[in-house]
Amino acid sequence: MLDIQHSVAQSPAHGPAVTRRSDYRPPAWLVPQIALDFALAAAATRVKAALSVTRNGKHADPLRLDGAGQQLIAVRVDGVTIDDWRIEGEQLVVPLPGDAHVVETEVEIAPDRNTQLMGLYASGGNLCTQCEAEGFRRITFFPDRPDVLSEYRVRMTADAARYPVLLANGDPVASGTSDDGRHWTEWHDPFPKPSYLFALVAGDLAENRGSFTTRSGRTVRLGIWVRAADLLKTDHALASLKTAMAWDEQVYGREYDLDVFNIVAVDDFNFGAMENKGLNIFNSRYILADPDTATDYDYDAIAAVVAHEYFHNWSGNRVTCRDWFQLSLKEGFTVFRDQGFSADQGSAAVKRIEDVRSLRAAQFPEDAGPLAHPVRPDSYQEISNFYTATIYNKGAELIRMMATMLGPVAFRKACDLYFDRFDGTAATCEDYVACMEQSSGIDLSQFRLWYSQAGTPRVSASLAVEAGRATLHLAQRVPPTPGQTDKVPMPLPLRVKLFGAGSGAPLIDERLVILDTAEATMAFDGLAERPVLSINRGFSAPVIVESDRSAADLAFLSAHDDDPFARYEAMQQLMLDTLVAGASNGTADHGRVIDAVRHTLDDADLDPAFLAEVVLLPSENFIGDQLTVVDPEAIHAAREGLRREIGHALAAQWRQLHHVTQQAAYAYTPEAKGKRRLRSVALGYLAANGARAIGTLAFRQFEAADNMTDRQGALTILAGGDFAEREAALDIFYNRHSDNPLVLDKWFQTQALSSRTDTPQMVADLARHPDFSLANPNRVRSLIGAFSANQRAFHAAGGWGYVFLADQLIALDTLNPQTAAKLLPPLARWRRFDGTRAQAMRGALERIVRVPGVSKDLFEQASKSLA
Ligand code: B3K
Ligand code: ZN
Repeated sequence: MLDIQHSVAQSPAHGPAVTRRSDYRPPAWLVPQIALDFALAAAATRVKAALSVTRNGKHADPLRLDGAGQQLIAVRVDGVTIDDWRIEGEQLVVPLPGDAHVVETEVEIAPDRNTQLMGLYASGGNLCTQCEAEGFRRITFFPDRPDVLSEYRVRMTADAARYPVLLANGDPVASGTSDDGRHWTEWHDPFPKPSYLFALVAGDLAENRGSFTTRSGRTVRLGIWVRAADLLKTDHALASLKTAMAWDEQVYGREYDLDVFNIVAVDDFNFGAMENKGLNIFNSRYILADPDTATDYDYDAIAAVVAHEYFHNWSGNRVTCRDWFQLSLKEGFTVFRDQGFSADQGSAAVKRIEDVRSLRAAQFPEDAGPLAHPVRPDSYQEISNFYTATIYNKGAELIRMMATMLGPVAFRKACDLYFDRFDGTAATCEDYVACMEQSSGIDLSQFRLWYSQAGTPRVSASLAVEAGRATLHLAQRVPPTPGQTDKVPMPLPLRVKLFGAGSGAPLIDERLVILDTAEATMAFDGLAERPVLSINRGFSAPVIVESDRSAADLAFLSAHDDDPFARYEAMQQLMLDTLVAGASNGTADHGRVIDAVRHTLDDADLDPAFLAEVVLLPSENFIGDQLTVVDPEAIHAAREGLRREIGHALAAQWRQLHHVTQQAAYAYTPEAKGKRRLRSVALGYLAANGARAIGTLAFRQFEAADNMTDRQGALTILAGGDFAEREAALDIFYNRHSDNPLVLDKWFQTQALSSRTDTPQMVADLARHPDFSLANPNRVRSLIGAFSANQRAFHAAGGWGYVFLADQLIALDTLNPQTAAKLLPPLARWRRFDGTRAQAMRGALERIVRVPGVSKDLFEQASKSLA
């Protein structure tokens, strides 16, 4: 018996191995079929695997199977035990004489000691798996790469009382019981799939069962599996799944292909959810919801994630990725698909605003810092570190740009071609672009640069006006990023329109300008009045626009533009310019912003959800991203100063809005959600105005709320200020929800996000709270992740935040390297801060890099951040 529990490829001290895209070679051996037999138990699970392998092409290479964290018990070839196998690093090497063999292995693994939550692990007394990207090798020996597709047969045996439910991919084919209190089930998945899509679950679970009839008449059995006590919180997820299945048929012509579709919710999960074929496994926060415990934001996120994972059945599972450098092939496309789905469920304008806000919050800083990488990276040390906002969100923007350039009909036709041509195979980003190109006839050769060049392009736009003619001058610059110093211009699809400054009426029809050179000039003639430029409407290209538009013109657009996103954008720019001036100079003229907000509030035609987005100030982090040197205190003071004045000058309107948005009874409709959103925004402005009586008003909202949105909205305001009701509200919230881990996460997060000066001290106390644990990723994210996103608190003078984060990451790394590495990026911003802060942040990174035995996950993030 060979224990390779601790074998690692190379210690980080020597630099972990780098995997390069250019080194891709097709697999030497294919595995058309695999049969797995699990004898399940939390402490020791036996896994027998029988791989039918075939030699791929003419070569004399042995079979190489990836494996980690397992005890290897036996290896057989064609039924005969062999001993000429060897272990090289994390691979089992088996010499094979012929072109086709059956290779069997038997291993033992320990799910209850698996704190990484990769492979087979225990969560809440149940057993579940996570294999993407490289978790399958922690279950059995296999060529653990996405271009090896196999047909899976799975048999599971487990204690019937402890694990009454046994699920795997595909369709169930047989089951039975044995005399020793154990039972078994067999599953078969007819669709060949890569190992990262393998899944099984064994547990004591209750099912919310539904069904969906596909457009060709197939009835699919749907199941959402949770702890029995949570069953009542699964209706929204089930309804979302059915809506998503119908939407994918209508919009993309994609139909589901198995007889069952199961979703299981688990509390311990490294990210949001996983699209395993026919058996999605979810972080419970993206399944469980009722009005008392989940906010509107949670409800929307559940619908979006359920849809996203379901959509992967085609964009990811039926057509998968050739190698992990192609990750955005499935993730960028699927994010684009889920964004379209969510846009169709409510306000498309608000959805676009939310998507752009998260792109700017997560992807722009990534693209501007030491961890920047192309949408199709060239190399990695640890693939888990590349599940990034660039791969997902910028990747979605690339698909969106192609869809914009092709138009909806040609785009759909090109998607059909892609699915037809690559169904059942492992494809590349290039394959996708080639389908877009061949199907539409549009030349995308230059567009391919978007996949290879990192960095957010900057576009300068200026409009010169002279006697009825306007000349638009555009210039683009793609900034240098690590390993890419010289960039070439990319095609930027910019939706452009001009409005009359006097009449507010459009002067030209909207045009799609493709800026594909470093500079370009275009003229607009016959203009009857002075034009105001509206550019990058709908955020048609993921770029930073620098324009010479005056504050007056931005205010004008915020009131008159007929593209809702452009209205929002004009207001944001006006606010941002004011805040940057305030943070840099200590003072700024607030009049223009206040007038623009007043004007917006007076516009009776606007929907409350949109209104709530438009009047919101840019975040402190985003203001920081505009400055050469981030001064967290000056930014906080400038933003609070503007918030106070907007609160004060428009106090009557905010009070009125807070009052009229009150609703008799909870409903989850776009209209009711919009009102709740606006209500919390109004309360926020009233609180910013500084009146202590607002504490009473907020507390009343907190206590009277019949839903979590209103309750948490009020709690956030109370927790962020100096109100007499603050402690009471936090205690009531804790006591009321202490048995619900997802709501307790909100309790931790709300305090960690507070802008009070004592937040670091509170966070230190919360990290010692009995309910805090590094073993649960949701809890870690809600305290440590939230705190390090809180610019003022994390960067408070003295550098305590940096020491704290490094301490927590070093401790977490020994349990769960993947989640530790995900939380490192706030330290990577060190170059953007003053010398004292930068040095302290560097010190934290250097300490992490030097930890003996540091994981390659954390090492890669920290060492690249220092470079
Ligand atoms: N494909 C998974 C993410 C896996 C992350 C692995 N580190 C969920 C998703 O994007 O749909
Ligand atoms: Zn995905």
